[in-house]
Amino acid sequence: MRSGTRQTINSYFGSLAFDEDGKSVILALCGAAIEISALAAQTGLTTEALGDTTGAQNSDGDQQKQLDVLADEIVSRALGATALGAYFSEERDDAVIFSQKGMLSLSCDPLDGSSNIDTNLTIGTIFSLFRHSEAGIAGKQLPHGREQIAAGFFAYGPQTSLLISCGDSVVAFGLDQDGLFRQLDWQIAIPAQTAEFAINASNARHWMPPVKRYIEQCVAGIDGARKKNFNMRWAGSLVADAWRIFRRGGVFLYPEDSRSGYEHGRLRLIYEAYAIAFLVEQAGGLASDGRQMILDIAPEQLHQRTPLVFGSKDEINHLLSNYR
Ligand code: AFP
Repeated sequence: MRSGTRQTINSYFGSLAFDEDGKSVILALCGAAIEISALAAQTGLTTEALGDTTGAQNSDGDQQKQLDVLADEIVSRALGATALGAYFSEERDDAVIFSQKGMLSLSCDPLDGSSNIDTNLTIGTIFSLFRHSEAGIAGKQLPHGREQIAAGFFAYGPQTSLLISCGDSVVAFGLDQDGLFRQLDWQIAIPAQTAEFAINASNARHWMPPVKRYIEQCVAGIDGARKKNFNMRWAGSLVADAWRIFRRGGVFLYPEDSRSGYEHGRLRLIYEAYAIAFLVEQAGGLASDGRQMILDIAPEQLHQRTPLVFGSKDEINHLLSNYR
C-alpha cells in the first residue's frame, strides 16, 4: 500500500471512541515530536551541539543536555494550547498547572536517552495521559498508573515514529514525508516467549541474586538449566530497546542494584515506567519491579525511581520466579 494511502493519526482518532480532550493533547504532542525530531536531526549542523550539558541538573541529579531543556519547552508550549489540567515533566521540579478545571494530566520524559544525542542513536519522548475523577485534582496529587487512559512514546531514529495505546490495543505510526503520522501496517503483540534479553551487563557485580541467577542461566545457554541459547542487546536508550521488544519480543531489565543511588534502579516510575507498562500490558506482555506489576505501584514522590523489568510474558514470569 502506498504510504500516502495509509491512515493518518487524525483519521485514526476520527473513528476512535476516546476522550476528545485526550485526542487534542496527543495531537499536540505529535506536533511537538516533529519539532524535537527536527532539532535532533540538525544537531551539529544548523543547531549548536545539543548533546552538550547546560551545566544544570534536573530533579534527579541528571546532567541536563541542551536538547532536554529545549524538548521540555517545546512540549510545554504545545500542551498549553490544549484542555490539559497539569503537566509533570522529568525536567521540572514541580507540575505545571494549566487549568484548575482540567480533568487530564500528562507526565512526560521530553527526551529520553539524551546521553546518546551526540552518538547518533535513537532517542525519544515518553508520555502518559491520566484522567482524574474530578476537576481540580490535576497537579495537586500524584497520578497513579491505573489512572492512565493512554500512553506512548515517540522514537527519533532512522524513522520518527510513535507507539501508542488509548486503552484498546497498541498501534504504531511513522512520520511520512508529507509531515503526517501515518499508521504502520503492524498488529502489535509481544510474543510470549523469547531468547533475547536486554540489560547493562557491566553492572553484573552489583546485581541482586534473582537477577544474577536469571542472567547466568541465559548466558549458560544450551549447556545450562534453560537448555537454549540467548542473545543480548543493550541500546542504552529505553525507547530503542522498547521498540525492538514490541517488534520482535524480548525482555528488558533495569533492576535495583547495590550501587549508591540505584537502590530503586535508574528509571522513573511516573515519567517512564508507567507508560511502558501500560503499553506492554496492552500488547500482552508483563511489566514489573520484581515484586509487583508496575501499574499497581502507588506513587509516593514525583521523581521516584523504580526497578523495571518488562517484555515477553512467559520469560518475565520465569524471571519473577527467581524473586519468589
Ligand atoms: P539518559 O537519558 O541519561 O541517556 O538515560 C537513558 C536511560 O534513562 C534509559 O533510556 C536507558 O535505558 C538507561 O538510562 C541506560 O542506563 P545506563 O546508561 O546505566 O545503561
